[in-house]
Order: sequence, then C-alpha cells, then structure tokens
Amino acid sequence: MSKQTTVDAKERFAPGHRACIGCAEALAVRMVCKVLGDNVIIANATGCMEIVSSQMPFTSWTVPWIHTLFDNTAAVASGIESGLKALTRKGVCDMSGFKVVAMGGDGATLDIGLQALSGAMERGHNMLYICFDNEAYMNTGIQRSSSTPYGAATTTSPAGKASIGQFTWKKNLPAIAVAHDIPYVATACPSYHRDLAMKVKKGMEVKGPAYIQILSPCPTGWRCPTDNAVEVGRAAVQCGMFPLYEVENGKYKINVVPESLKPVAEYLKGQGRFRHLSETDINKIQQKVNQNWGKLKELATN
Ligand SMILES: Cc1ncc(C[n+]2csc(CCOP(=O)(O)OP(=O)(O)O)c2C)c(N)n1
Ligand code: SF4
Repeated sequence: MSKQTTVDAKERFAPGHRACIGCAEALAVRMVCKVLGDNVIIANATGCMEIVSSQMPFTSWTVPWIHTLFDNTAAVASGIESGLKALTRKGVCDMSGFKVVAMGGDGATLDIGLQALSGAMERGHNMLYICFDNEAYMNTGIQRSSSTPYGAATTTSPAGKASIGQFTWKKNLPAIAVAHDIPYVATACPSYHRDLAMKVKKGMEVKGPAYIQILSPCPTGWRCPTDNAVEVGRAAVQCGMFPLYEVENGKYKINVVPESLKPVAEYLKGQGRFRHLSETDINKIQQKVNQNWGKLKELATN
C-alpha cells in the first residue's frame, strides 16, 4: 500500500467467506478493513458482503460489526456515533478513539438507503460511509440499480430486440454527497490500491461525514472472467467510465489522470453484460463519457 498509509498484517475481513471466485467487492472490503484498523464499529447493509461473511455460526469480521437493513444503515451508524459521544461525554468510557463506518452496496446506497444517508450527511455525523459499487443488486440475482451503467444487461433491464438493457445513465452520487457540503468525498477502486488506502485513511481522519464510492467489479454480474476483475477495474478508470477523484472541502482533485482516455469500447468488450451493444450504442456511451470527463476536469481546475 502507499508510503503514507501503513497497514498491519491483521485481516479484519477474514478468509473463509463465501464470496464468488474473483469478487473484487470482497477484495475492496478486505483492503478497506486493513486501513480501518481495530478501533471501528461497522454498520453493514444487507447485500453480498453481509450475506457472504456472516452466516451463523460463522463470521469473517474481527471488528465490531452490525448487520443493518437496506434503508437504515446510515441511520444506525448515526445512532452509534451519537451513542459513543454520549458514553465519552458522561464519563462511562472513553470512546473518542473509535470511528463509525457504514458500508452498503450501490442498491443500498444510491437507491434504498439514500434518504438515511442524506440525513446523516446533513446532520454532520462523524462517520465514514463507504459504498461498494458493483453496479447492480447482485446478491439477489443481478437486478438493475440507479448505479447500473447505460446499456448494461441485468435481469430487470434485459437486453433484447426492443431493449438496450439499462436505459438510464448512472446516478452521480458523489456529486450528491458534495452537494451536502461535507468535508470529504472520493471515488476509488481496488485496482488502484494505494489510492484506495489513502482515501480510506483520509475518510477516517476527517471530522464529520465522509463518503467514498468504490467501484467493485463483480465477475458474476458483469459476465467477465473470474481472473480479471482487477484489470476490468483498471480499464474502467483508464477509459473514464469511473474516474478516480476526491473532493476535500469542496475542492476537486483528479487522482488518476490517464495521458489520454482509452476508448470505452475496450472496456465494454470484455464484459458479457455489454455484449449486445452496437457501434452506435458504444459511440453514444463514448460521447457521454467524454462529456462527463470534461466536466470533471473543469471542476478540478477551479
Ligand atoms: C427493503 C428491502 N428490499 C429488498 C431486499 C432484498 N435484498 C437483499 S440483498 C439485495 C441486493 C443488494 O444489492 P446491493 O445493495 O447493490 O448490494 P450487492 O449485493 O450488490 O453487494 C436485495 C434486493 C431487502 N433485504 N430489503
Ligand atoms: S455476486 Fe458479485 S459482488 Fe456478489 S459475491 Fe459474487 S462476485 Fe462478489
């Protein structure tokens, strides 16, 4: 990991869990937990990472961890944070060194739990929320979410003669988080592990709410080989489909700036969820990516 971000050898998301072969969401959780350290309490929404890690009587978690509903993860984390503050204030025990971390998939975060997340950010809780974005509701069988990219086939946005697959563009939750005027927002991907570790560390250290969205390639739902989730993640960053940037107190910085963006076609062609796309469809996606990249660069220069 990065020179600035030291981690120990301890696994806080331990092996033996039941994630699919090649799952980059499990990889991302493992990396994140290495940076979090022991003084954390994690509230984890229903979803792949909860299901694969906590089937009674087993657990992969070696730190305090609570399974929450889809809709209330950020509310539960807010409550824990307030509780810790009260314990410290009343002299019951000093919990000031603990950080509350909320985790959810993109369905739990961008759709069902968004209201609770917005409330927590607006109230200014001292907590880090991490969205593991695999771009669909994977745990229940690859249903589309508002984070599913345009053109992707899922079981509820199937591609066919009359359908391109997902017909809406990916919701920009980092921008929504920035609009809450919180101190730290970032995007990350396990394919860039030093960058990811640096951002998790910053999110832990900042006082107030922090939001990090981690692109987490899912071979099962993306229909890609199980041995190339890391490459796919890198390709998403290099073509601009998932740029890596951070926003500290409103100031944008792009962390990985490719010399020139790779064509999106290269990224799309490796994944079965996009295999039905025509050249015209791919051009449309390319145009949108160019447009979004231009906007991001502008934000980062201001
Ligand atoms: C309110 C509610 N609706 C639906 C479900 C069923 N459900 C459980 S996990 C899941 C999918 C989770 O998707 P996401 O949050 O994107 O995480 P992933 O599994 O992709 O990591 C669904 C739909 C539920 N538990 N609660
Ligand atoms: S469905 Fe996808 S995100 Fe879920 S455990 Fe399998 S590879 Fe990982």
